[in-house]
Amino acid sequence: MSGAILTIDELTGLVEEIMLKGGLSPLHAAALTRVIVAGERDACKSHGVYRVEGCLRTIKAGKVVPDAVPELSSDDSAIVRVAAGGGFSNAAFEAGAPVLAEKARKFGLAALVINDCTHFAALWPEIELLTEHGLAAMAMCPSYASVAPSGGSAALLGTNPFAFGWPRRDKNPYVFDFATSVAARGEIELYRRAGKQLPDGWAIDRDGHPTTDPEAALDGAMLPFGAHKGSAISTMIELLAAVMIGDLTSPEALEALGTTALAPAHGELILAFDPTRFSQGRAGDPLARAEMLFEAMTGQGARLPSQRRFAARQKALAEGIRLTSEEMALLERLRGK
Ligand code: NDP
Ligand code: PYC
Repeated sequence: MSGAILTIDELTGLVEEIMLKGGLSPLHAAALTRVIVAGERDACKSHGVYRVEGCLRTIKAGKVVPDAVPELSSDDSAIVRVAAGGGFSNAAFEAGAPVLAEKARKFGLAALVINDCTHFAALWPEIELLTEHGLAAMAMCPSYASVAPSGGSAALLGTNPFAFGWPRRDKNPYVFDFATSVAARGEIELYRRAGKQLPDGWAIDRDGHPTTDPEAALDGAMLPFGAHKGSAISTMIELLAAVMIGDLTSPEALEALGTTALAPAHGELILAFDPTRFSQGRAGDPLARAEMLFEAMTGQGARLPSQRRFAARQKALAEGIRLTSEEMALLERLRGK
């Protein structure tokens, strides 16, 4: 079968059909489809259509509740909580985000705690939903033990993604979103599928020796980005988005799941800030001052994070989403099941 160009609606229809057939409730099928299609639209392949099969495997293994109903609880504090009930995180986030935004406006800053969710997704769709409300935001979660701490020799930390967004007037927001490992585990899997060697410095094998073989890396451990610095940020995520919110750390999540072939279950922490509420008029409008900083950066030839993603989005909106023949075959196979 040859590759294909699909409209966003066509890809949405196809992925959603597969998700429903795989047993997800309409709520979850729609929420998962949105992030997977957004990943392909924005050329973020490590969290695009290749993730569909992993989601189905996780459902089939009984490791996620496919029809869980997220339960929101909110008191008069700045913290809103969603109990995901063992379901995927995406619908839980969508349930909590409007209240998080409302509380951030009211208090200046607020937190959304999601507990007991299965998480496989990129974080930038969540961040963008909050920057659309004019808020700055941070999101973070553990994953499962697959990264050695700096100076260590075996998997302990997760690939622990960390994302941040800052709203901009009449422009795409400033957003970064990255694994705190050198690369997302999904990236290693894509190297394995392509039969390519990893760059140096990404991983160690099960004996703690450096490796460029993706199989040995998946069997061993990935390395944190920036040595001790990435290792410390990853540890912070274990503390804030696992220990502090009463949910599983990455080693605990791996122990509960028993494998890295399925999507892990744990919690997530999202923080939102009203950027106009902190300076009390000192030094001028924060959003305008941020623009000066961005202009100084791009003026030197640096690019802003997400610039590549937004360019890919524009192209996909105009021309459709190009999938390889292997990706089309995967989706057709999953649809036929
Ligand atoms: P990348 O290294 O691909 O990108 C990280 C960020 O850096 C992006 O915002 C990217 O913007 C930006 N960036 C890249 N190159 C430059 C540059 N030259 N100048 C300025 N900015 C740049 O991300 P990762 O592979 O680390 O992570 C990919 C995804 O995996 C993330 O979305 C993350 O949430 C997800 N993930 C999810 C996990 C989970 O447990 N749910 C675990 C780990 C990762 P741009 O996109 O425009 O290139
Ligand atoms: O790409 O590292 C990753 C990942 C782990 C869980 C979901 N994505």
